Amino acid sequence: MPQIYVVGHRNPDTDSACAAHCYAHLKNILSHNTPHIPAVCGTLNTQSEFAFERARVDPPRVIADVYPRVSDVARRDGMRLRENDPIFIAVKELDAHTVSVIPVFSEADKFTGIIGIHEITRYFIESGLSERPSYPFRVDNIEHIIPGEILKRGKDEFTAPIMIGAMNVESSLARIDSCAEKPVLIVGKRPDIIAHAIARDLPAIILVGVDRESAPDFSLYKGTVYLSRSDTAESARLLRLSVPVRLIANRDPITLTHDALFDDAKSILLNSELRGLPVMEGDRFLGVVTRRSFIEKPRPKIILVDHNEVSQSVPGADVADVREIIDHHRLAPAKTALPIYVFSKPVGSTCTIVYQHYRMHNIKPDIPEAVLLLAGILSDTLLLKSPTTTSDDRDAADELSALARISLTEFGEEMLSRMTVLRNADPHTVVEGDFKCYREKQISLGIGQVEVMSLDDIDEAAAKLHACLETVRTKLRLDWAVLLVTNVVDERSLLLVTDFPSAEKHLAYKKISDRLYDLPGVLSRKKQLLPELLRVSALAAAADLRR
Ligand SMILES: [Mn+2]
Repeated sequence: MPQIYVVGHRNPDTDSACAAHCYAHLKNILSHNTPHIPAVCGTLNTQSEFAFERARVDPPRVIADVYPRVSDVARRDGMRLRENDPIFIAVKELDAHTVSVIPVFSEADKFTGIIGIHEITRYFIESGLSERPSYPFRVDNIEHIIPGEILKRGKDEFTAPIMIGAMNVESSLARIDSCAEKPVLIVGKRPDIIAHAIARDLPAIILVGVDRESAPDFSLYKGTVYLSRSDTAESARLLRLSVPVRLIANRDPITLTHDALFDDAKSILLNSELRGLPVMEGDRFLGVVTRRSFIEKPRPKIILVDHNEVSQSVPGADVADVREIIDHHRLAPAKTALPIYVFSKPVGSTCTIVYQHYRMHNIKPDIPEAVLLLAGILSDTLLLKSPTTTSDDRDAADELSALARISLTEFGEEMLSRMTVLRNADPHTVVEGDFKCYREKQISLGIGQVEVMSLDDIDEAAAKLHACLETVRTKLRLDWAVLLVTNVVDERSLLLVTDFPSAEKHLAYKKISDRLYDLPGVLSRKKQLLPELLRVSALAAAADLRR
């Protein structure tokens, strides 16, 4: 399906997440043909989460990248077979070269396997080797595949070898009797052999060259009698092709998951002997890919909001088809092959520009979008106080607060309160708001984390935070208490620690001042900080033992 992602920059802030949602919303009102999907590449900060909660709107989808997936090229419209369909249909389709692999479904519409040239070939080779192979037959399929008509209908399904009653009577009777399994008999107007078949209760008799009027009496016979209009050889050939595909379908094929990368899926298929593979979403069948599906690599379509540089964009943006740019940053976009729509204006927030697009198109934002646009503006302009604020932002904020029916100042303050400003914040809330304890060897340690708008005011706050950390350490009887102060947008953290020299001296981080460290690139307590703290705690514990 042609879809366009409207995506903000990496480490999404409130402006980029709200702009992505609201611009996609507008595009979906303006064009009904192409779904525009709002997306962010990264987890939302607490402030953005609050904005979406307040607007009662699902936050944009989190995407890791926009590299093409196998689902982008899977054929969903291809031929499908039911398990009980005759092999004949599969052979015909494969011969017509319209497909190289056909999915097979149960009567309950559950995907059960595939059938391709491999399976057909093996069917004829293997049934050629076996002495007298038995096949599962369905009367419905026989009726469908062999020209003719049913004279009498027996059991719907049966398993039997095929036998032709063409020899002299004695040999034919002997052969019928010598079969391990009762055969389906193809025979002309030969009363002795037919009488024997009835007496032996064979599952089916295919009569060739016999019409309804001249057919013998089958009143005592319980099996199926079929009047074939084909000759003996042709009836035998078609009978074998009437066997249900479930006999030969590959029930355990290699499958591709729908979100497998295009390049990975391509190499899996090209490195296999296979001509096609099914694509699954969980246990749901999505479609089929063949070698032809991979001739041209699709380019996902994206609209960039709140950024324009590829290095700040979602991974894969460099090879994607960028359709539009809506932004308020310096311009350094990648070259495009075709002309695109770019709207860039040095205002305080991308949400201001998105709102101006609603106005350009004479569309009044609904309350949820008004809330989100306002949130983006207030967040990026720090309540319209930042020096980047323009009259465009002020006008937009006024109009949006009226549309959203909320007080600009109250909402703005609530927004900002979601992002801690170290200088103003209560140190106990900062340290204990999100505090977790761990134990390694004999060392107990506690780690708090706080997400802040800026790290610039750490000097003003450090003394209070250190004092508070020490209080918490004593209260919880910990060996060591630390606080990770993180700025998501700058991708940087600072680490404040209580006095614990035997562990601290092993820390791999750069010391800024007493009990304060710089951790560029560290955002995760669990994945990045904790392993390092456990490592140095173990060293401290070992040193303690030696003493
Ligand atoms: Mn912005």
